[in-house]
Parts: sequence; C-alpha cells; structure tokens
Amino acid sequence: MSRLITVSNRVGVPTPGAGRAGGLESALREALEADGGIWFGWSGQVAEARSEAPTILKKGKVTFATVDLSRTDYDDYYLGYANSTLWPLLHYQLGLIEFHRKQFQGYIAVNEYMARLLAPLIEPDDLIWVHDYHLIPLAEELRKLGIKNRIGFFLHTPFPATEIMVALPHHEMIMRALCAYDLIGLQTELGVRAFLDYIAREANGRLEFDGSLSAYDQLTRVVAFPIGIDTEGFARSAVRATRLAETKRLKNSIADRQLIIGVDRMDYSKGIPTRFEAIDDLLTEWPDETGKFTYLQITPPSRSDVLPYQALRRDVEHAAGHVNGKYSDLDWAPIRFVARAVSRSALAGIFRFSRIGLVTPWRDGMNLVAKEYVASQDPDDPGVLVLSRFAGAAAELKTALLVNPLDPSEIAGAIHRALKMGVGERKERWQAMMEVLRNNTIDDWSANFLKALKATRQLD
Ligand code: GDG
Repeated sequence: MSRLITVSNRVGVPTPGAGRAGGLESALREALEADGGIWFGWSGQVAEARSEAPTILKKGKVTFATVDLSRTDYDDYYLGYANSTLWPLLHYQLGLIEFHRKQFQGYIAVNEYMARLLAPLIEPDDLIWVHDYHLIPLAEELRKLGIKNRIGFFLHTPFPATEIMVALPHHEMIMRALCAYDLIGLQTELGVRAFLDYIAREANGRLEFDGSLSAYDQLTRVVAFPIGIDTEGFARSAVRATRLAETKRLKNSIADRQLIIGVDRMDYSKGIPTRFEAIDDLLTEWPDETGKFTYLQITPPSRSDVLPYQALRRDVEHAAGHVNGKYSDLDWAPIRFVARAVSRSALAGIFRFSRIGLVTPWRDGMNLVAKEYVASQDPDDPGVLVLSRFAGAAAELKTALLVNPLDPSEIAGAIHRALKMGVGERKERWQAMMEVLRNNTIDDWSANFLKALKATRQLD
C-alpha cells in the first residue's frame, strides 16, 4: 500500500492545548492517517541558518517533518516572491505586484532546499501531494534529484486569466514548473479553462484525446477539485455552540437586532473596506434600517510583515470609524470590528444566529467561510449568504445572493433584500446550497484528488 506525503508551506503539527484544528488541517491529517504518511514543510521558525535535516515528530501513523528557514529565505521566499509577487498576481491585483529577481531566485532556492531535505524520506511507492503557490517548483526540484513517484499539486488560490498570468516576469518558468506535476488540481472549472488557454496560447501545448495535457515536453492533467468543508461536523458544532457563554454574550448584546457577519483574514483580496462602504450606502439609501442590525466583522491579523497589509489595516480601521462616526447613536453602532481571531466553536455559533453571511472577496480561490456559514444555519430559519461572484464558491453556491464585490451599492441592495427576505425563500435558497455542501465534503475532495493522482502514470 502506498503511503501519502503531503507538503505545504506550513505543517499542521498537533500542539497540545491548541484546540481543534481547522477543516483543511484535519482533512489532510485524516488522509495521512488512513495509510500512514508524512507531512513535510516549513516549521514556521526563522533560524540563524537552514536545517541540516528535518525535525521529526511521530504521532501514530503520521510523521510530521519540518525544516527552518533562514532570515534571507523568509524575506525572499515567503514575504517576497510568494506573498508580494505570486499572491497579488493570482488575485488579479497587478498594481500590488512587486518583482525582484533576488526574491525569485530565493523562491527557487527554498524549493530546491525543501526538495533536498524531503527526498531521503521518500519511498518508491509513496504518493506526493504538494499544496499551494509557495511550492510550485517543488516537483521539478524533486525530479532533478531522481524522484520518480507520482506528484500532485493543488492550488488553493484562483488560477488567473492568461492576460494576468503573462504580466508575471518569467511566467513561463512557473508554468513549466507546474507542468512537471502528474496532476494539477484547481478550485474551479474557470481556473482549468484559464490554464488550458495559457497552455494553448503561450506554451504551444495541447490537450490529448485522453484528457491529458502536453506542454514543455511534459505530460500532465489539470482538473477542478473544488475544496469542501466538514459539512455535518460544522452543522453539529453550530448547534452545540448556541450553548457557549461566548455566543450567549454576543446574542444578548445584539438584543433584537439582525446580525450580519463577516469573517476574513486581514487581506486585500477579501474586499473588507468596500463592505464598510456598502453599509454606508445601505444607511443612506434605506435610513429606516438605522438601529435595526449590527454588522460584526471578525478579522484576525495576517502577513503583517508585508507592507500592503499594514496599509490595509489602516484603511479598514479608517473606513469602519468613518461609517460608525456618521451613523452611530448613544446605544448603537452599525459596525463592530474585531481585529483578532475567535475560537472555531464560537464562530459556528455566531454564524448560526447571523441573519446574513457577508462574503465579498474581490477574488478568492474558494472561500471556506461562505460554506461554513451555510452549514451552520438552522434549517427552520436559515440566514442568507451574500456572496461575491468572484469567489470560487460562487460556482457551487448558485442560490446565494451573488454580487459584484467592487460595487458597494450592489452589496447594499443585496443586504437590504436579505434583511427583508421571507423564511420561505430563505429556506429554498439554503436547502439548495446545503445539498451541494453535503455532496462535496472536505473528505470527498481529498479522496477525489488522491484517486485521480493514483490513476496517473508512474515514471519508469
Ligand atoms: C485559502 C484561499 C481557499 C477565519 N477567521 C477565523 C477563523 N477563520 C477560518 C475560517 C476558514 C479559514 O480560516 C479561512 O479560509 P478561507 O477559504 O475563507 O480563506 P483563506 O485563508 O484565504 O484560504 C481560499 C482556502 O485557502 C482553502 O482552499 O478557500 O480561497 O485564499 O476556515 O473559518 N477560524 C477561527 N477564528 C477566526 O477568527 N477559529
């Protein structure tokens, strides 16, 4: 039986007292536990020097293997090329892309380093599953070391249109590196189409009759595997969470107002300031909504070492302050902004009693918050999801109120409609979305990917 090796920038090493792991982390751990395996990646530590060998932690059938990065690695690979070049590119933010050749070289070098420390752990039958944009060149580097195993890759972000992709200096090197995988998983069919378009127009490659893709003298497959959540688990924890002290405290403070909930990492791709503008538009257009709702925005900090993220935090705080200053009364403010994380269990409870889930990213590979909001609802009195048409989730959650996230007045209109929506329509919309979530859970996602990876050919 083949073992599984998952590789991701950060490793979900179980830490005592850390609470329940998130959906993705527990799904990968479960997939590893099934046949035994290794989870390999960065330790999260920036050390004086790189590691000589991975630090190993064994838990049952799973081995967690982590390596440190040097300060230069962290600056060039993580803060630089991954999060200041690739992340904005993949989210269509051309104006935010920085490109420095040194960082690009650092990115390749860290992938080469990770491959070198991973290679000795690999056995001939292992399946290797690499995650996300930090590690695109890993398969190429492993192949250089003679690794012949099947290697798959899953991109958690959007895969952008060709016109965006070609804005990246040396884009052909990144695309060639992607094609070194046996299987490339993307979140949506739209992403797959964009990938094939690039291959046809820029790489002179072609689709073979059996669905495989040949480009750069390599054979691969590109398939959409929309990521899911632990649908029933989330629904159960939402019911349980109604009894938590935290949830009750929030409920009391909201009184008989309707709750609107937004939960996003502090990231410019999530469209948070535009959402605040939408609240401004809502209250200008429909002044009788004043005092009737509370919009709670929970935003844990993220990548605060990267400059645009610092500017974003200032913009978000400014926008919230502006709207609150304009409309607040002695006993009410439209926006409650919480700039820290809350516990996973409390989150499910907050989702459950929120009348509206407001999820309006400018771009998102999938957006799990949208799915978690839906899974948490009370079947007899479900809330309404207001969802960006540019989130991958919009391809599946078609009965959400879909909006253009760049247009505050369109978002305001959808919020107003959701506040007024009768229970019959809410139930109908929710049931259709819930069915989609039941038919494609996080376990289905990993099982489908691994099945497709096993079906690819092994190099001789
Ligand atoms: C990337 C892609 C893709 C958030 N705040 C808190 C908290 N969270 C949890 C949510 C959710 C997760 O973090 C965020 O996932 P998203 O999918 O919404 O967004 P990204 O972090 O940008 O994820 C995205 C995803 O990868 C998976 O492929 O969907 O498109 O960008 O699970 O609930 N959890 C807790 N407290 C918080 O305050 N406990």
